[in-house]
Parts: sequence; C-alpha cells; structure tokens
Amino acid sequence: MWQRIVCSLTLCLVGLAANSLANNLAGYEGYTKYTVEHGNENAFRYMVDLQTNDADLDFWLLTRNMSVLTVSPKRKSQFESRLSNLGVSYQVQPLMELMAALQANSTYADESGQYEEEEECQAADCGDSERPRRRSRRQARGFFSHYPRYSEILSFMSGLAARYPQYCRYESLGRSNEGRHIAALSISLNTRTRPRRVAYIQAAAHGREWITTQTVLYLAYELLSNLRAFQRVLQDVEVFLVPLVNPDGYEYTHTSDRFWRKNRHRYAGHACAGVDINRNFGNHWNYQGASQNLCSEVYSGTAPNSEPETSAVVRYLEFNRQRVKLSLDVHSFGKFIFYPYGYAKNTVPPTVGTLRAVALRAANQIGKYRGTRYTTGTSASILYEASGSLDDYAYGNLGIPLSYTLELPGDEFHVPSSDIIHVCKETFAGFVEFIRHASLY
Ligand code: 0X9
Ligand code: ZN
Repeated sequence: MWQRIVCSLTLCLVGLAANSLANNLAGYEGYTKYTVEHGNENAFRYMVDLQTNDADLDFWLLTRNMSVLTVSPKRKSQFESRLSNLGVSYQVQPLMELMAALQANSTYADESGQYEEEEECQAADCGDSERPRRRSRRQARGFFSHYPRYSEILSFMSGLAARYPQYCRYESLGRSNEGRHIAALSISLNTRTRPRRVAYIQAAAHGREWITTQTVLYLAYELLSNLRAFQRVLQDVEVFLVPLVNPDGYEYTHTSDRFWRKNRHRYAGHACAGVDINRNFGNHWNYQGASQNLCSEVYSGTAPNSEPETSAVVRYLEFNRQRVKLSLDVHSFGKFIFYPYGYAKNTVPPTVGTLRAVALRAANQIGKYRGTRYTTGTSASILYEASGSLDDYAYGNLGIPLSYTLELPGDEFHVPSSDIIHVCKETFAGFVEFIRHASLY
C-alpha cells in the first residue's frame, strides 16, 4: 500500500512538476502584494468593504490592525492613491518575486503522486530488507515534506485504513461539485464499537490553504502510529477527520490558480465560478462579510447549504449531533484560534468562558514545540464579521459545545516545504488538547 503513496526511489521524479508551477501562476504577472497597516477604524472599515464588495482585490489576511492582499496591475494606482488618502502606511512586493522565492525551495508532487524523495535510504536499509516500521517512518517523512495532490491524499488515507483496519475506517461523505470524493477517516480504539463522543476536524474548505490538509493527515498518521500513547485521550472518542473538504478548489490551485479559495461551482453563461464554502452554512447566512456577487471571494451561494461540499459536512454533523463534542475547522493563516460567534461583533455565546479556556490550553500546547504564539478570541473581534461559517453553525445550530476555527501559522498561503513537518508537529499538540477536552464531555 505504501508503494502507492510514496514513489520508489527509482521512479522518483527529480525536482518539481514544472508545468503545474507555471500554470497555477499564469495571469498573475504584474500583480502586487500589499501589507497595509491600518491606523484607524476608518481604514479598517474601508478594507472590510473592499474585501466583501470588490472582486478585483484578493485579501489573504484582514485583521483590525493590518491587511495582506494582492492587487492587479490595472487597479494598482487607484488603490495606492486611496491608501494615501486614508493616511495608512503600506509595503509592496511583486507577487511573482515572492512566489519565485517561496517555490525555489518547495517540492511538489505531480498528479500521480510522484515527487522528489527528501531522504534517500542507504542501500543496505532499503527495499525488502528494510524494517516495516522504519520504512513507514521514512516514507511518512517524505509525505510531510511536500504538497500532495488529491489522488495521493486519497491513497495516503486509504493506506492508513488498510494498515490499521481495527482502528481506522476510510469513507466518503459524498461528492464535490466536480464529482470528487470528500474523503474521511474515522479513528477509534475499536472500529466495531461506537464511541459516545466524536471529535470532528476538517481542513481545506478554502482550496489555497494547502498546509491545513497536511496537519490533519499528520494527526491521523501520528495517532495511528502511537495508539497506545493516546489510549486515555481516545477513551470513548471517535476522531473523525475530513482533511480535504474542498477537493475541487484544492486541485484547481495546483493546476490553474494558486490562489483559488472557493469551490468550483460553475454557472452557465457566467465567467466567474465558485462559492465560498465558509459562507455557505446555515447560521446567519449572508448576513455580514458575505456577498451575493458571484465574482466575490466570499460569495455565499444561492442558499444555505446550496453546495454539495457544505451539505456533505452538514449531513454528517446533523446525523451525529448528539455525539459530536468538538468541531474544528482548520484554515490558514494568521495564528488564531477563533470561537463563536463570528457573524457579528460583541456577540459571544453563554459558554464563552469554557470556549476561551480550552482555546488557551490548546494554544499553550502548540507553543511548547517551538514557541509559536496564537491569539484567541472571536473572529468578529479580531478579524472581521463574517457569517455562514462552520464554527457558528456547529455551535449555534447543532449545539456542539466546542467549536473553533484554527488559522495556522504562515506569512502567506505557501508554507515552505521544509516547514510543513514543523507546523504539523506543533499543531498536533493543539489537536490532541482539543480532543482531550472533547473526551471530558
Ligand atoms: O474568513 C474566513 O472564512 C476565515 N478566515 S480565512 O482567511 N481562512 O478565510 C475565518 C472564519 C472565522 N469564522 C467566522 N467568521 N465565523
Ligand atoms: Zn480559510
């Protein structure tokens, strides 16, 4: 099974898949990345309005104090004069320059999952004579040092289930707009029993947030490789993982547009495509920070749950609502742990004390690995108001007591390949802490 996951040494492709590199940045020539410091509420409000209503600008990060966004060459001078009027300071960087620097030390897989293997094994250790556990660890190191494609992710997941049939089940929650499986792994101490609690963790609702999928796959790998060490945490808890909620968007970022965020819903006769899955859930749908403009990055769809990706998640959570104690939606980037509510400012749920305490404990665990510091709070107070997201829906509509959005570290969506494993390891500590709290309900 592992042979399908990691290429053999002889078959490995050296270097990156040059085609996918060139293609997924096509059209971005002349784009500029802006880092804007907002000195005042006025400037912040202006940015929020642009994020929601100006489909030509692409916000990578927007907090009360600063934004990171990209602007096309045709909008550059207009945008800069507006920033001057607002009296805010900003830095610029040509987008291509940034991407060239990031990609110089990145490893990619091609569609069949072949990539440059990081660590060559010594002849004596390789092949049939290599001990299975050792081989598996070496292969996993390879897997978490590049960004896999959809098919490779599915092979990795089904490979884990085949390797640990007593503890791991591989299933599909349904199909995406383009017909891809929304694959899931259920991990528990015994797949034949039904634990009383579920810890639900999903990633990559936004296609471009590649690192998120890797952290959830690493959680699966690490739990299954060391089950005995996690026996207490997993007492009566099923860990349910959906590492790639938006497989179409994810594939599109590899083949065509590195910065694609939404799903790939196509509308006949319309040039713009895609719905923001994290604006499509049925809690205050389309109320704030969402748009009905099809071209917007935060297009909320025609109705709550209009998208197959959203409804696959909703179907699962609704069916298991009595058992699900934790819902964790992993995004990138910013080092935040958000709890409800995100739809409006100054709106916190009755159990905010618990939500905050658990978030702080998880942040603390994450920090132990290499000192990464997360900020916790509601996204409406730290970022912007945005409604129709999973965190609000899971807590507000389904009563799931621990509901969070995690924004992983990074200064842009492209975490260098050499850093993937470190983000995976530190985040793992946070995941386990969240799961531990789910086990106490
Ligand atoms: O805007 C989002 O969907 C999330 N940030 S991201 O940069 N990854 O797109 C934050 C969502 C936070 N939750 C709510 N607003 N409810
Ligand atoms: Zn996101």
